[in-house]
Amino acid sequence: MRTRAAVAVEAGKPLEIMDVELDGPRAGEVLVEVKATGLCHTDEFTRSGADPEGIFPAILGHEGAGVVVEVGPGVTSLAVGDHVIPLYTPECRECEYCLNPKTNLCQKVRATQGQGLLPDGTTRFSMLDGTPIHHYMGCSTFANHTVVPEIALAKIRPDAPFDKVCYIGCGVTTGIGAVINTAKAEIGCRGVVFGLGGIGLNVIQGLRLAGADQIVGVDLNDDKAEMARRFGMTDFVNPSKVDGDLVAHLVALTGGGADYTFDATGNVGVMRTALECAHKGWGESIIIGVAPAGAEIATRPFQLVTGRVWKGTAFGGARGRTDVPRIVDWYMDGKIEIDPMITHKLTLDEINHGFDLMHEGKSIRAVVEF
Ligand code: NAD
Ligand code: AHE
Ligand code: ZN
Ligand code: ZN
Repeated sequence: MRTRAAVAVEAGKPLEIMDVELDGPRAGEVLVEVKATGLCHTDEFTRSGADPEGIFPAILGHEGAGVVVEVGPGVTSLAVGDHVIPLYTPECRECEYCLNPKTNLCQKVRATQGQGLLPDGTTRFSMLDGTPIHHYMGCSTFANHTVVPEIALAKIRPDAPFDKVCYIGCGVTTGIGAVINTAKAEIGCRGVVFGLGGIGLNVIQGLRLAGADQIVGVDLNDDKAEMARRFGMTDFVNPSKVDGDLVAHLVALTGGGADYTFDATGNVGVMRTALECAHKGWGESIIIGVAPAGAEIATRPFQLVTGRVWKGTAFGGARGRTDVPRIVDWYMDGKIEIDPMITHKLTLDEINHGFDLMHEGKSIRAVVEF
């Protein structure tokens, strides 16, 4: 079939909106009509050329929601008409990782996914001249239709609005999951969140849900503070306005250091600050941000010797087919908020403007509706 997509033709170039060819689903695959997709900073990271796994041409996008249009042979858990959210972290429920309760990192299709291919080692997308186009994070939601492995689709309730719950495909789940699944934050804890964008705001909302006593937000952009307060931030720090050492400032503000700190910037200098302002003896720092190719983290080992813990999280530690439908329920039941964070709605033709808004610090989430 033919469908319309935003194609990342070359690293660092704007996406090109074009008609593309899409082959139908093969065994274990599902054709999805994408109804809406968010723009996450990770899409921009790959578009820019900073992603060591970046492959071009590719159809980016990994924060979508849509409807099943066709199922391939052997697909049993989904049917035409089901509403779904694609999962860049699938859940096969049978690999060594899925069977280990300590991780959500299903590895069933990770090797081919990282090569921009479906599990059989081929791509379904091509340009009209036959040039193959790679998949991205197993999702490719910057296309009106996409083909996704069955194990990488969460079935969600049909009354949930696509233009809101698409955000659960990455940002909401990552931020809230980092608090609930990775940090396992307790009532009364103190947290510091670095980066008050689409992920950091959901960490803040997760800390509020967990019953944190203090939620400190840190961002270089003062304009991010208002929305963060709305989601539960109790204190705001702009590092460019702090006299002296930022770590010392944050340790003093949190009465000796935070129980949990989170990096949602992708900046390795910030990651160090986040670790070092965690409480001596027990503070845990969780890396969410994705750092560019070649970047490395550093700290004095003494920071760990004296009881701080450095952790990371992908997709908030969530097992998508199990957890995503529950998070959709939380949204529909009013337990979590999404709507105010979706600051911009765009058409596919306007998608590059969404990346401009991200760079200008003007959006939290821009959502493309098909
Ligand atoms: P975003 O652009 O919406 O937000 C980033 C925020 O960080 C902005 O508000 C910006 O002003 C702030 N910031 C930048 N540099 C800073 C600094 N030095 N100090 C303080 N604040 C600073 O991005 P996002 O969509 O929220 O994504 C955040 C990061 O999380 C990205 O690196 C993204 O790739 C990553 N991410 C990781 C996962 C995961 O599963 N681990 C999932 C989604 C996103
Ligand atoms: N390809 C990059 C790493 C990118 C990365 O860390 N991705 C996160 C999700 S970010 C969503 O916005 C993730 O899930 N990682 C686990 C995985 O298996 O990819 C690189 O540096 O090579
Ligand atoms: Zn993302
Ligand atoms: Zn698995």
